[in-house]
Amino acid sequence: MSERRLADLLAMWRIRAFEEKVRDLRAEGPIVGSVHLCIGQEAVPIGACDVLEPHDALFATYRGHGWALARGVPPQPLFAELTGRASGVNGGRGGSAYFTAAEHGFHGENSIVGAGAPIACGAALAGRFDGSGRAAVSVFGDGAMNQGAVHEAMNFAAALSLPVVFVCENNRYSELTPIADMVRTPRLAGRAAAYGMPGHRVDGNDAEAVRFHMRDALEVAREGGGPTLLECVTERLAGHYIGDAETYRQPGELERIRRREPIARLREGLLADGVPAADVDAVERRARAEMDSAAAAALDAPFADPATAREHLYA
Ligand SMILES: Cc1ncc(C[n+]2csc(CCOP(=O)(O)OP(=O)(O)O)c2C)c(N)n1
Ligand SMILES: [Mg+2]
Repeated sequence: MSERRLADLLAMWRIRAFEEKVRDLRAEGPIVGSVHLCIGQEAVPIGACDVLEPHDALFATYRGHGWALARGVPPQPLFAELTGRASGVNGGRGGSAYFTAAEHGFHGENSIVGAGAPIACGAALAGRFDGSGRAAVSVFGDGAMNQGAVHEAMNFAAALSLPVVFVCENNRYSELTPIADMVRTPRLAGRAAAYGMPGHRVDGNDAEAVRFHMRDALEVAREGGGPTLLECVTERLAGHYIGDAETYRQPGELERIRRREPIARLREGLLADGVPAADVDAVERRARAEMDSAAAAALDAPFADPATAREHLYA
């Protein structure tokens, strides 16, 4: 049991160390443009991706670095992508908010809020026709729950009993707006009933809880039972984007979030179970060392050649 949880801790530390490195590289110059970190939300991708099959198709948002890592995309070509290198997963064309890595079942980020949900339905439907048995996962935020495309996708998936799991990362903010200003009831999982599908509110700061519900939802999906909505309640420790002044935070809010964020929580749980502190803390050092060397190797590689700028363009 401790082994499973230590593995979760390492996987979450890899995401956090990656994101902290990205934050440094954005401040120092090698990364440019808009960057959205998932610091604090690591337990959701780690729990969810653990039970996916390689051929399942996942669709993320601009806050997608952690999902890509959890699907097995190696950090070096990801750093290379974010720093505009030819060795990036998309040759440096996608950048932080638009990369894709289909060979890892990561079918792209999407910066149009809610736009991934109908595409996930298409992937699930295609799986029915090509007999692959693939399930599709659509990841989006609490704000996206109010987008028309997400409602249409949920209804479509339910009506056709498509194997889709809708994973809503409810981090209680849409950009700078708190959820209480957006909807009358913050319990988003309840909306699933309107489409005739199961909906569960999950502790999104607990990878094991996410894994449990995801495994169930996938089983239902693969047996022809149709889609499920998982509302994973979590919180982001960073701003909406790098540079966000976070003036909307309440006094004491970040301290409260830090007390229950997934990495600190799992660390405390492992220590309480008697796992030696040296073993627990070695995990952080290992993840940071991996990300430092992956980033250094990425920065050593050549930039994408401007002469190739028109390749992979379809108009
Ligand atoms: C269709 C559309 N409308 C508005 C925006 C601007 N926008 C970018 S992120 C965002 C907030 C989305 O919040 P949420 O879905 O909760 O995801 P989070 O950023 O919290 O992960 C908005 C409104 C957009 N990118 N696309
Ligand atoms: Mg949100």
